[in-house]
Amino acid sequence: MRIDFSEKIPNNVGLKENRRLQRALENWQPHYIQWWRDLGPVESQELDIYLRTAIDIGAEGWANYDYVRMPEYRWGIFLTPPEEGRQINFGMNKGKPAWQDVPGEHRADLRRLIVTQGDTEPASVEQQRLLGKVCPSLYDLRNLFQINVEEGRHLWAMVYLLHTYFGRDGREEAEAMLERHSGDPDKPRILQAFNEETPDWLAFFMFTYFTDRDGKFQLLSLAESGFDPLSRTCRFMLTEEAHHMFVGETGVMRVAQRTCELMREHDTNDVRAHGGIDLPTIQKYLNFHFSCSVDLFGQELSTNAANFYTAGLKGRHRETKFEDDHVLEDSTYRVPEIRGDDIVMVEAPALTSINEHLRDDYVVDCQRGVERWNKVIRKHGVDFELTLPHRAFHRRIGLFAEERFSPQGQRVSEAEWNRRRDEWLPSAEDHAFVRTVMQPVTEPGKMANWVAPPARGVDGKPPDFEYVRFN
Ligand code: BYC
Ligand code: FE
Ligand code: FE
Repeated sequence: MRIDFSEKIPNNVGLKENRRLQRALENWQPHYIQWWRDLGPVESQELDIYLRTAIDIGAEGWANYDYVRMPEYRWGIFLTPPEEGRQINFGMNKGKPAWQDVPGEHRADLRRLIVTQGDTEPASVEQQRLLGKVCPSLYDLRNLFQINVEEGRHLWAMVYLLHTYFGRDGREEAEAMLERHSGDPDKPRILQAFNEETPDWLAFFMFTYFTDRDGKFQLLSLAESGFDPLSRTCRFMLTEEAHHMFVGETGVMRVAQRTCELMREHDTNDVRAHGGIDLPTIQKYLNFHFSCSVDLFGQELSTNAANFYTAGLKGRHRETKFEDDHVLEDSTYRVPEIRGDDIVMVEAPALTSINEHLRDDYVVDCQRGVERWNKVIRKHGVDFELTLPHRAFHRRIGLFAEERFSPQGQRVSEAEWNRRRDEWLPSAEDHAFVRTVMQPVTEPGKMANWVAPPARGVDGKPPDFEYVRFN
């Protein structure tokens, strides 16, 4: 399944044979490039960057590494190969053949899911656009740009679906993807986490650990979709997502490692005096990004989610691995409820609890990296443990949005919240401090003082490889 790179838009969907679609996408392409120039990474157009480009759809060897200028990146349309005889695996249409076209009665819901997914991708590029100016190393700069071009390609993936299957309103939605902007007061991005700032590299590492991980879980759920083109598109996107979360996990780990080294070296907890980021500040960033990311799963009880599931549009992640009837009409699931000052668990219909179920699995996945970070801290003999905050903490969506909770999950008054907010979330002063350590380092092999070097480089290259060439 090779990709045709002689095309203006590289693809494995036979674009050449569909002239109308090809023309529509070739019309959208210059708007996309203009958006990239206006709102993509700043001052990056002339750089030669050692990037991977997808060249094959197979599980192995799909990536090619070479120096590329980003505006010339080969953004394309790549779907995993069709699975012969694939069926819808859940909901009321279970057992029927997967749809190769959009069923009329589910058109609006499918469009909404695809638009919501697509909207996050360029949003993240916008959020990260200033980070290149304060990169800690060429290795990190290259990883930032790799993630940016792949998020750009994920937008392409959703725009392909809109153009191919949704006619005129699909084309309008594709344009609107480039008109909403992260943090824009008039035309913001759809989901709240994508309107927050990513002001520094600690925020970037937390974002790619926690928020890209929401991407993983949402894509896994959409990969189960009975609408086959959506499923195949998401499956290929998932192969790119692993690297984004890797950058986040190793990024936070390297910051924690450097902090512990400075603590040992100078025999102090006050690493700020030595240009490091203290562990309590790392914890506050973690609290912020985790809480924004758990919001992305929606309400604890959601009739939207139940309808998407019953219709066969969006499954649970790894749907076929569950040993139940995949219809869930008679099943229940345990969800939290607020009773006075307490949070109690109650049985709710499994169908309306789909969002909460996915959030539960996400939290378990998040915990794994936190344990690896703590191992590094322990190895340095430092007595400090990073923890995920309680899911009720700092929520703006769902049950817990109505009240205030501490990171330990205790209900607190508005007054106490205001008094202690800066203990729990990055304060203006924390942000200002972190900004002071973010000085650009662009010499091959050199690393900023606040972060440890990576264990290994990219594509078998050494860490001091010239990952980005300035011209
Ligand atoms: N912010 O019934 P509910 C990624 C709205 S990340 C603002 O629970 P539902 C990436 C909701 O729209 C993955 N609004 O909603 C990562 C609804 O509005 P209406 C992105 C929110 O639909 C890093 C109302 O509240 N993909 O790929 O069950 C870098 C009631 O809520 C939010 C997807 O999200 C929020 N956080 O669940 C780059 C997959 N949450 O109906 C990329 C597609 C809820 O009252 N999206 N609302 O107008 C979905 O599956 C669903 O839309 C959601 C929401 C799971 C997000
Ligand atoms: Fe993405
Ligand atoms: Fe991603």
